[in-house]
Amino acid sequence: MKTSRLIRAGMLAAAVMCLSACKQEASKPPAATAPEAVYTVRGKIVSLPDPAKPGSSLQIMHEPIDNFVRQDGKLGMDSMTMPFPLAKGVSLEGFAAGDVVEVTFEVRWKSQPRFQTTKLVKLPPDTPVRQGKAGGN
Ligand SMILES: [Cu+2]
Repeated sequence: MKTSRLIRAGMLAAAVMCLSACKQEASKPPAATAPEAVYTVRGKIVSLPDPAKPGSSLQIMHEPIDNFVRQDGKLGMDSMTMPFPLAKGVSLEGFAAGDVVEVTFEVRWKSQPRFQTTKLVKLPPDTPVRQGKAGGN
């Protein structure tokens, strides 16, 4: 009788410990790895995410990025229109298609999300946005 009560108490303690450990695990944010690179580049907003289209994202036509390190280690990203997924807390309020912006984004080839836009600054509308090949290689 005494033994079984002791075992029960032990099991209860183990269960409580597991519960609190599991809870801590669940409330921890996903492991934030440091970005492998951060770039700031000029571009023009082509379109904003459309709330009616899940999965749609901010599309920006960006200038050539000479020092961009691709996944295969080669240098350079030509100008192009591509999605710029927003990091948590980055707002698009006050931005519209056609705006010239300076966009800062992080790249993580070894983890997710690969591209994350961390900052968006509006530039004067007459700011030129270059198009063409990257000259990094
Ligand atoms: Cu690109």
